[in-house]
This record gives sequence, C-alpha cells and structure tokens, in this order.
Amino acid sequence: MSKRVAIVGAGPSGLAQLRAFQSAAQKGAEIPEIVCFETQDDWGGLWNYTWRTGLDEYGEPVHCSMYRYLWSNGPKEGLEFADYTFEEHFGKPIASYPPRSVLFDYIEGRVKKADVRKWIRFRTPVRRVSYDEGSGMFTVTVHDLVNDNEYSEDFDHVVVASGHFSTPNVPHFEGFSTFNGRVLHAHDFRDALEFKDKDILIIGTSYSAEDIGSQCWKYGCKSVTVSHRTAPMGYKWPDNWKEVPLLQKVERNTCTFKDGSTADVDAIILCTGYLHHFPFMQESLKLRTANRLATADLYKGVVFVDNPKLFYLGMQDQWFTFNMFDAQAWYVRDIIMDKIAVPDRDARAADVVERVAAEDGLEDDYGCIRYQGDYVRELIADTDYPSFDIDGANEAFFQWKKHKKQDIMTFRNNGYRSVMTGTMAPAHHTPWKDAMDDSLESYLETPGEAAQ
Ligand code: FAD
Ligand code: NA7
Repeated sequence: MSKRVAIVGAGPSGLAQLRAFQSAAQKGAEIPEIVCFETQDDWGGLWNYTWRTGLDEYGEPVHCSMYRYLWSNGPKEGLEFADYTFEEHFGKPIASYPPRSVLFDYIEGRVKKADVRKWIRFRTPVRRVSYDEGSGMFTVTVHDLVNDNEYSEDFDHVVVASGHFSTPNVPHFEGFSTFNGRVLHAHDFRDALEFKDKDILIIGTSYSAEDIGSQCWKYGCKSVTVSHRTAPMGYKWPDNWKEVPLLQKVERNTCTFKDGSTADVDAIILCTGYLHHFPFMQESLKLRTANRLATADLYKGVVFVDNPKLFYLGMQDQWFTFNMFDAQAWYVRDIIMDKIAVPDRDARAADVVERVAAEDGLEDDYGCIRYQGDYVRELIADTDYPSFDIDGANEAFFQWKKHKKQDIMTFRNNGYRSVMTGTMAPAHHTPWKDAMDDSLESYLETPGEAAQ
C-alpha cells in the first residue's frame, strides 16, 4: 500500500490510531506509511505532566492542563482498553481511580508493547495543513524544533488528534485588573499546595471546578467559593465550601456576586473550559464545534463532512475516553484501508444532523452516558476492535455518579468490576482524602506493604 497518513498528536487519541494500524499489520495486512507529529518530547498528551506553564523552552504553548495529585475523575472501568487490560499491564488488579502517573504508565504500556514509537517525530509541531483539490493530497508543514528546521511533506490522509482541553477559554470579569492576587485558568493550575491556607474563588461548575476545588480542600486551603453561571453543582460540600451565583465584579480582593453577596479571596481560578483550537488547519479544513457529544461537521463523529480524507479523533465531550478513541481509531483505519465505505456529502451531513438532534433530546447525564456508549458500540461493530460489555461500562459510570452524589469527597474510595476481565477492583489502601502521595509506587502498594 503506497498511501501516506499523517497523524497530528501522540496523546491517547493519536496513540490509538498508531495501535490500530499496528494491530492490522500484526494480523498480516499491508498498512500505509504512518507519520505522527508531536509537539512535546514524549507521548501521552495531557497525561504527560510538566511543571511548566505558559510557553515551553522552544516558545511553544505548553499543552499540559493536568496538575500534581490528579486522580482519575471517573472509574478506570469506563476507559479500559479492550485489547490491553489493567490487569495485563500491572500484573494484578488495582483500585478504580488511579492517579495521573498510573494512567500514564498504562497508556504507555500498550504502545511500548506495540512498538510504535518509531512512527512518531517528537518535538515537531504541525504548523499548517492544506489540501490541494488537483492532486487530492494534503501538504503538512511542520517545525523540527530541535534543529529549527521547517519542512513540508504530502499525505493522502490527515488524522487530527491534537486534543481540545488545552487552549483555555478565558472570560473577563469587571475589575480583574484591580485584583491583588493571582487570577489563573485551570490550564495553568499545577500544585494545590500553592493555595494552602488561602481563600479561593472558583468560576465554573464542571469537572475542573469540582476537582480543583476538591484538591485545594484536600491540601489545606482555608475556603472554597464556587461561582456558577447556570446552576450550582449541588454536592454535599465540606463546611468551608460554598456555592454562589455568577461573579459580577472585583474590587481589589472583594468579589461581588449576582445576588449582591460578597467574598474576600486570595486567588481566582477560572475553571471555564477550553476551546477547540486548530490554528494549523487551512480555513476550509478547520473543525468548528462546541464541546458536546455530537460534534458539528463530523460524520460518525470522525470524518470531516467537507473532506472525507480528513479525520478528527477525540473531539467529543467525554464520558468514555480511551476505549472511545480506540473505537474511532479502528474505524478511521478501516476507512483509510478501504474496508469501510463513506457515503456522499449529503448523507454525511444528514448523519451529523441526526446525531445532534438525538443528543439535544437527551434528558440527563444518564441519557448522555448511554448515548456515548451506543456510539462506541456502533463504531466497534464495524471493525475488529474487541467487542466489550458496553452496558457494563455504562453501569460503572452510573455507580460513579451515585457515589459522587452520596459524598463528593469519598467517591474515589469505591471500586467497580472490569468489563474486560470480570475482576472486581480492590479498595485502595488509603482513602483519597488522606492519600497525599500520588506516585505510582504508592498507588500500587498492596494493603499492609507500606507499613512493613
Ligand atoms: P490530548 O491528550 O490533549 O493529546 C493531544 C496531543 O496532541 C498532545 O500530545 C499535544 O502535544 C499534541 N499536539 C497538539 N497540537 C499539535 C500540533 N499542532 N502538532 C503536533 N502535536 C500537537 N480523561 C479520563 O478518561 N479520565 C480523567 O480522569 C481525565 N482527567 C482529565 C483532567 C484534565 C485536567 C483534563 C484537561 C482532561 C482530562 N481527561 C480525562 C480527558 C482527556 O481529554 C483524555 O483523557 C485524553 O487525554 C484525550 O486525548 P487526546 O489524544 O484526544 O488529546
Ligand atoms: P467544561 O466541562 O467545558 O466546563 C466549563 C465550565 O465553565 C462550565 O461549568 C461552564 O458553565 C463554565 N463557563 C464557561 N464560560 C463561562 C463564563 N464566561 N462565565 C462563567 N462560567 C463559564 O470544562 P472543564 O475544564 O470543567 O472540563 C474539561 C475536561 O477537563 C473534562 O473532560 C475533564 O475530564 C477535565 P455553564 O455550565 O456553561 O454555565
């Protein structure tokens, strides 16, 4: 096969694409030439932690939005790879909410085994992707940062797997420039100990707000005030935590909210989400979508409606993550390898309209989880990705939601059954709120080991 495929990004989505092709090759298929371009010096995407914020040593925007002490915000039983289980990787069952370093290790284990690192050009950001109607080829211009050399190559297909939780959405509030403290976005949050003994204001009510607030609480901040635009999160928060309406203005350290109430704070953390941002894509190839389950302009959630040789992976808002990226990557691989046919433009556009309408009709988070589970099932059915019990994975998510409602500061102490191996996860040796060491070594200790 003489085709060439460019993959932008070696995070979980890009790595899923590499593994999908490697898996076909392993089964004897002739696969295209694959080149994956990655800005960072290692794989893993957001899971590749750095202390840096702002610009990196080459002047590139730092991709990482993760922070120290981050533990999975959902059960690992919902994201497990169907072709590489946690038990295979760690050699024993582990608890259900692993810290970042443990998940990084797991992601890395599969691609090390698949030996796909040779397909990745690290420290090589993609600067421009354009399409030539005449030749039917994409030109991809990249920057080799180490040698400070820009060059272009042509490809038959481009798979954009550059993520969408890295470029911060940063609203302005009146009086921010008078604030006598730090205003930062969640993207730049790193160590909760920075806020020990401080009063903090968080804006936003989604995962970042909930988890960064919880982190700051766990590591000893004085109080957490969370300001909402639409509705409060409504969990049973600790005593030094309150929820207030939207921030109206800031005067030095005093914040005034929509109901007229005020709070004096030391720091403001904007947990206001991220932008789908593709500055390197030619205008006509650029995905423009909100952060939702049914993305705009993507047939089957992956094929760019206006150019079916172009694919985007992982662009949905996410309940399912790693195994959904796998489902998408296997599906895209089979389109590229002419095993799955893509219909004409009208049918592609109609598919998007249908998906958007179906999502708009969903009533609650449970409906959203089922919807995304059905999507994963739909893609897997057309490929040789190992099928798995999606209803069982949905069930882990349902339990997780129930446990959060019961107690937001203890939900991570629960365990769930793997739908891949049938094994029930053991309880972690230390409750989340008391486990200050987020290292892989600490997490993998079996009960009793630490004390010996
Ligand atoms: P990313 O992980 O963002 O990887 C994209 C890669 O593309 C990066 O390596 C980047 O350097 C590279 N790249 C970007 N632009 C270019 C370019 N122009 N040229 C070359 N390379 C480029 N998911 C879970 O399942 N569980 C969790 O607990 C969880 N916690 C999260 C916590 C935070 C704070 C955030 C922000 C996200 C979290 N997620 C979690 C969701 C996360 O989106 C996925 O787990 C996963 O990282 C998405 O993978 P991705 O490959 O699509 O994108
Ligand atoms: P999300 O899930 O996109 O949530 C963004 C939040 O920010 C949400 O509560 C929004 O409120 C709020 N928001 C956005 N703009 C504003 C303005 N202008 N004013 C006030 N509030 C605003 O992002 P997260 O960072 O929490 O999560 C992203 C991923 O990171 C997620 O997948 C996790 O795994 C980790 P709204 O409800 O729209 O009123």
